[in-house]
Amino acid sequence: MKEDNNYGDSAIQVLEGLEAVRKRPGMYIGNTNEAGLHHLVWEIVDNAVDEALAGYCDDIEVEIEKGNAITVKDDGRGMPTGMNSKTGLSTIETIFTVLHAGGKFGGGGYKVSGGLHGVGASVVNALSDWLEVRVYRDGKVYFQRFENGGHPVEPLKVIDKCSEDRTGTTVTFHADPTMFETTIYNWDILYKRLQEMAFLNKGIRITLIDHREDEKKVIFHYNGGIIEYVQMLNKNKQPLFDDVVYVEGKENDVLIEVAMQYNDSYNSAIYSFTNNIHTTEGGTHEDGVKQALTRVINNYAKQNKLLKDNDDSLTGDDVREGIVMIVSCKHPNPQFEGQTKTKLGNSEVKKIASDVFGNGLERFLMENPDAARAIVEKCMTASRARLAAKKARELTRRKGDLDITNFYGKLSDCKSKDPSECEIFLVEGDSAGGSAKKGRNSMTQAILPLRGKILNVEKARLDRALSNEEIRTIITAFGTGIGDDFDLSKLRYNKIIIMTDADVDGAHIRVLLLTLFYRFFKPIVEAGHVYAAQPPLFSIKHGKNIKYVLTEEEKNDYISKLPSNTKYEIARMKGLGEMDADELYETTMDIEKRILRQITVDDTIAADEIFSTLMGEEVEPRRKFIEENAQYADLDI
Ligand code: 28F
Repeated sequence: MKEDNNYGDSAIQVLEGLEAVRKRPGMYIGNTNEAGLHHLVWEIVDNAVDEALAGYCDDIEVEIEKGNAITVKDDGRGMPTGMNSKTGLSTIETIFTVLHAGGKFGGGGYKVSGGLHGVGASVVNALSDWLEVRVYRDGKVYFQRFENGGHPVEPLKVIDKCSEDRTGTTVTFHADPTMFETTIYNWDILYKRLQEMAFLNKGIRITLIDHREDEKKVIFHYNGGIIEYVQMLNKNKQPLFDDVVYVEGKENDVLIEVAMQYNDSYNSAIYSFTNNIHTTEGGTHEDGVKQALTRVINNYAKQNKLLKDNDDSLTGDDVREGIVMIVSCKHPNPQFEGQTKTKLGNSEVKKIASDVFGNGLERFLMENPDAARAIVEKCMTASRARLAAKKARELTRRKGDLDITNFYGKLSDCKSKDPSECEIFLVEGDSAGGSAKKGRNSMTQAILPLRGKILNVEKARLDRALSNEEIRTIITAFGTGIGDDFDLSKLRYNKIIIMTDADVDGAHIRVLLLTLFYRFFKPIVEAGHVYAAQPPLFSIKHGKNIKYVLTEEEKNDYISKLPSNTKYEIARMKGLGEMDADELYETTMDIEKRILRQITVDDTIAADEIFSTLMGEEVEPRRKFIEENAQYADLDI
C-alpha cells in the first residue's frame, strides 16, 4: 500500500473497505449507470434529511456545480467533530471512510431516510475522485478533503472561524468518471426526487440549484406535506370535493400518514412510501390502508342506509375508483421484500395502518356528510359499472363466437402459435394495413389494421371501452382477456408493435393506444411487450445500397462518411400508406433492419400524470404540455 501519511493499521483496513466498494460498486449502489450516479446524491441528501427529521435542520440545499460536482448543505448541528475511540480517527473521517459507519443515529432517534441501499457517506467517498466536507460547529469551520476514492489528504482540521450560531454540514463531491458510465447529472431526476422528499417530509425546505449552463433554481417547501402532493397529482383533474382527507397516527414507533382525494376519473392512483422510499410493489402499509378504506366506506354506506341490506357490498375496486392517495410509513426497522425490494414486509404494520387510517376516515365521513355522500355515490356508480362491464365481457365472450368471422376478416394472424416468436402489428389505416399484410413474414407476423378511432379510455370506464369495436378486436387478438379475467400468460404475441405514421395523426393514434394499454393492460406494458415501429424519414441510395435513417442528423452523418466520390440520392420517405409492400417490410417490419422503440414505464407517477394531462378533460394543461414537449416527436414514458 503506497500510503505516505502516518495513519495506523485501522486506516489501512478502512481503505481496504473502500477498495471493496470500488471493486463491486453494483453491490452498494445497484448500478453504475445514470441511476447509480444519482444514488450518490440521495445518500448524502438522506443524511441531511435525517438530521432534519431528528428536528435539528430545516434547510437543505443541493447544487449542481459547473463540471458536475455536487454540493449538499444542511443547517443542522454539524457532524460531531471529536475523535472516535474505536477507529482512532475523527468521527467525521470515520463517517466518510468506514463502511456502514453512518448507521443508526444515537440518542433515541433512528435513521429514517434511505434504506433501499442506505449505504452511507463512505460509499459516496469511495466512488468519488474527490470529496470535501465542511462542518460549522462551535464557531469553527472544520474541513477535510479526500481524493482518489476516499484517501484523506490530511486529517480533519479547523480552517476558519464562523459565527457561534452558524451550524451545519456541507459536502461537495465529484463522482469518479472511471467508476460511472456517465457523470452528468440530470436536472429532471434531481427535481423529481427532491420534490418528492419535500412532500414526504413536511416543513423541510429543499433548494435545488443548477450552476451549469443557464442557472436554474427551485425551492420545494410544503408545510402541508403529502396533502400538497395529492393536490399536485390532482391539479389537472376535477376533485370530487375540495378537502383532502388527511390522517396521521403512530403506534409502537410506526408512523402512518395518509392523504387522499377523489377525482372524476376512473383510475386509482395509490402511491406508498416507507422511510421516504417509493414502495412500488406495495406491502403491508398499503394493504392495511386499502382494507380500512373498503371496510369503513361499506360500514358508513350501510349505517346511513345508502346501501340497502340486500345490495352487494362495495368491492375494493369500487371504493378505489378515481382515488388519488399517498401512504407514507416511517418505520424504525423496515423489512423490504419483493423482486425489487420495494415491498414492505413487516406484518405488524398492516393492522397499525388499518386502525390509524380507518379511525381517521370514519371521523372524516362523520364530520363531512356532503363529502361522505359524494364518495359513497361515486363508489356505487363504480359498482354498477363493474357489473355492467362484467355483463359486457360475458357478452363479448359469447358474441366473440358470433363475431369471429368479422374478427378474422380484420386480423391477419400469423401461422406460428408459439407466442415467443409471434408479433402483432397494429397498423393505422386500411391501405398501410394492406401493404403490411402483403409484405409481412406470415409465419411470425400478424397484422391488425385499425380503421375507426380508438376510444380515449382516459374518459371511459371498462364497460364503455368494451362497447368499442376496435378495442374488442384488440382484446380478442391479444388473447389475455381484460379486467378480472386478465391473464398475462395467455398473451398470444411476444411483441405488440404500434405502426403509425410519423405525423401528428399517427402520434395521436399511438397515444390513444398507449393509454388503452396503460390503463387496461398495464402488465403487458410493464413486461415490456409494447413497441412503437419507427418508419424512417429518409432513404439514401448509393450504387446498389439503400440506407434508411430516422433523422436529419443521421442522414447527414451517413453522407459525411461516404467516400467523397460516391454518388448518392436522398429521398424523403412517404407515409406508411403510400409505401408498397416491399418498401414497408424492408423499412419498418424486417427484423434485421427495422428500428423498434420499446415502450417502458419506469415511473408510474410520471406516466399517470402524462396520460391524464394528454387525455383528460382539461384543455389548458394539455396545450401547455404539448407546447413544452413539442421538440420530442414522441412521448417517452
Ligand atoms: C450534507 C449532508 O450529513 N448532515 C449530518 C449530522 C449530525 C450529527 C451526526 C450527521 C453520531 C455518531 C453517527 C450531530 N450532533 N449532511 C449531513 N448531520 N451526523 S450527518 O451524527 C452522526 C452520528 O455516529 C449529529 C449530535 N448528534 C448527531
